[in-house]
Amino acid sequence: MTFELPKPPVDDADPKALAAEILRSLRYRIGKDASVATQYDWLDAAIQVVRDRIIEHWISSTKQAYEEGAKRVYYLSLEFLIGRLMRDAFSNIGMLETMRKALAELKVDIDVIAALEPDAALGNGGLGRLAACFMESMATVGIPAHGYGIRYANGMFRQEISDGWQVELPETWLDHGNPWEFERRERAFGVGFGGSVESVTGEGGRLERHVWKPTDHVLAVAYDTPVVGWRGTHVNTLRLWSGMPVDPILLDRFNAGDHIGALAESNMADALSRVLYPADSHKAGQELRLKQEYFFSSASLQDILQRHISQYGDLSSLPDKAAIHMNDTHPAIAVPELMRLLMDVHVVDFDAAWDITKRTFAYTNHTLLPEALESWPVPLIDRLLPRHMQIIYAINAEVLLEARASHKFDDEGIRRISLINEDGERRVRMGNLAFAGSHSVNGVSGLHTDLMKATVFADLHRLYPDRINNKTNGITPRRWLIQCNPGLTGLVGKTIGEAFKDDITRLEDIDRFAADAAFREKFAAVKRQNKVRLANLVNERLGIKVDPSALFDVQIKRIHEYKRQLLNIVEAVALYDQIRSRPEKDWLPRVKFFGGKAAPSYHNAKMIIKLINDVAKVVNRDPAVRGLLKIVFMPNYNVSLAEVMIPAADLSEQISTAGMEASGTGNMKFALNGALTIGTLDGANVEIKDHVGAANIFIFGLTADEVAKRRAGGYDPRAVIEASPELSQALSAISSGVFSPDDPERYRDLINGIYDNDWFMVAGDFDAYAKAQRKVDALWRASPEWNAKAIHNVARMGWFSSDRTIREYARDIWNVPA
Ligand code: 26V
Repeated sequence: MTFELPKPPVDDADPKALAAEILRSLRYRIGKDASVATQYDWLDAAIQVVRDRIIEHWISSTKQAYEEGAKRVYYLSLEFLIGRLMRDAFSNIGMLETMRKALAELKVDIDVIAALEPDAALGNGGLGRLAACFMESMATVGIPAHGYGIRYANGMFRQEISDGWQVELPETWLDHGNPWEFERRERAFGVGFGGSVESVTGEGGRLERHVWKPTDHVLAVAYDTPVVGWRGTHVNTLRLWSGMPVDPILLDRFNAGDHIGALAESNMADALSRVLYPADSHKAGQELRLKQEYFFSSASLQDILQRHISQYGDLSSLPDKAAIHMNDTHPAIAVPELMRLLMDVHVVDFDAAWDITKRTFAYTNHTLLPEALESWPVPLIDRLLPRHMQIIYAINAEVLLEARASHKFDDEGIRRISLINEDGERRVRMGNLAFAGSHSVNGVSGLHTDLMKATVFADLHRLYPDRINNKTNGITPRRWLIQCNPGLTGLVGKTIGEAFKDDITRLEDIDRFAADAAFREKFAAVKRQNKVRLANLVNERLGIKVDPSALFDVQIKRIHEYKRQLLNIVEAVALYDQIRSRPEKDWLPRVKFFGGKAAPSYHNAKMIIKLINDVAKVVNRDPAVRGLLKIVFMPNYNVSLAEVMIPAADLSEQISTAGMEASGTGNMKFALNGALTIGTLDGANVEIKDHVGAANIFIFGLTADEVAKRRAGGYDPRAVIEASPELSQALSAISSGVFSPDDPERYRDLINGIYDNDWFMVAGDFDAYAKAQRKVDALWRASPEWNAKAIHNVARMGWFSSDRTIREYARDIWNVPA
């Protein structure tokens, strides 16, 4: 018997009918009527109404993939930095404007309730946000895909600035419930830790297989969130695992008087999905982090295998029906876990299991920083995951056999290829493990991929020369243009028609309007509106008044020495010095915005935040500056703040030490929104320059090759500093306590790092950077030219859509239609 279910009842274009539906949702799902509804209730009710439509598409997308026997993509990531979902979902399904009107009928302001939605910060930075953009693009281009991760109860910490210092506070994004997620209690998998490995012998004492007997057990429970693509037709699933104890309390222990021990499993389960590690470069190192990695990898693989077997019966076809992608090495333990499941549970022999594994997995590398390359001590893996350690040894034996047979390596080469680093404490190199277990290993920009081949993976690349490939990152234009910049979206639509919304490369049609004075005026008016919005926010939050006609210069990203917020603030100090000493010059009004979080254990990054705030305090109050330079550190930078700051930027700071930023994706968001970039030839900046044209970007500084040469020897930062009076003065002002009279020694060590070593080439690039900034000033004065260049940037950034990136993954790595 089949039932015809009632579909969501009304015409989506009719605000009155939708308003009635919102009221019904409020009444029957939340149990309130309008007279007692809070703003949170309205938010919930509105989301539920749109969610119903999404669910229709979700179920049909899932069914269709099943019926077609389509190959599915599984994106394993410890981070999904999705931010707020309401506006995105409403906009993608084409209901944003009707919902605005429907809510207005009910005297509810959609912008007010939108601001109440918590920003789901289940990620640190670029890597996590990329995963979120990819999920949206996979839905948009219609690839059946599941994202797998952890449902952290506390995502990224909330940053407060107290007396200029970063303070970390827990963020509880689930406090008001989460209307987007569906708990799937029935979708729960056991995950074990510890214990020992037993051998099962068959006839004649022959070893048949190994059985791991863990001592500790937890359950991973699925929470599903629908991911809506553009136009809402295809909907995928983000499945996040939450830890649950197998038994809420171990009663036998409790009854024996061990009241604490009785809660051990419950506490472990809770800890697994409690916090996101708030470091994106520093060693996490802790046991809990490895447990999190295994917890979500194991649950995801069990889920994938169960789905595959129920549809296809056996696992030999897994590589044809499933592409499992590892977002960095964080899920690399999935490689030995799949091997274990195949060999020990599904009784596949090693060679066949290894073949299935390599054909199923692919791996993306997101950083070359040595301190961010994961490795785990052998004794730790041996204790937590003894069977996996055995399998890693077996894989290593296989890889080293192939390496020796190739005759390409001497003993040193073999040691570098080994999955085990034998220098000092023995550690498993997770990058080598992920590389060995994958048929594809990709970098995230052209330069980064070249450097991967030349540095960290040089030997593995020699052994497997077809494996490394490039997939330059992208960003979803739905969130990062259509949704966050309605002014520019509207102007573009009126000028060239709406087709660019379905094919973002059509933005090119706006290119010729750079020569049209009337269009440039309208473009500038949109930018100004966005700047006014930011100026109001700054005034509201910080009580700082900034002038929207000043140049808005923005650097927002994680605080890290290689990203060189220090170069930016040192240049600001030099500029401050010049404004004071030559007040008669017609200085250009500029506001320097900073935003970003420091890893809690990263001392120098925290000192840089304090320095920015110390400099701001002096500069912003100095009457001699006459408001010509303002410095603003925006606390708690997150996705939602990015959505306000990026459309308001005139100048985008992308100034990492060349060779160190794998790609950058903020750089793309700014250029798409009409900011000009000041940047080094690093990461995707190189490709941005190629696309927007060298005349429309401010490139400065040492290249990656030049940085490497200097580091190799003969670079003398002291000589460079002495040769630059502006730099010398700025550094000695900071170092001698001009900005920290309460503690004159505060920045001694930070600045000495530049004199003594200057690993990040702050001194090495200072003059080139300052010179580029004066070119920025000159162009800003010639405003029609500035606007023309900004329009060229918007027009030529379509290639950086994550739809393009995803289509490349689909074609070259996953072998799925897109
Ligand atoms: C490493 C670690 C080390 C252990 C502690 C926790 C933790 C968390 C994350 C990471 C890896 C971070 C790598 C990363 O975020 N890379 C960024 O990836 C972006 C997307 O590809 C890219 O645009 C940025 O340039 C790159 O820095």
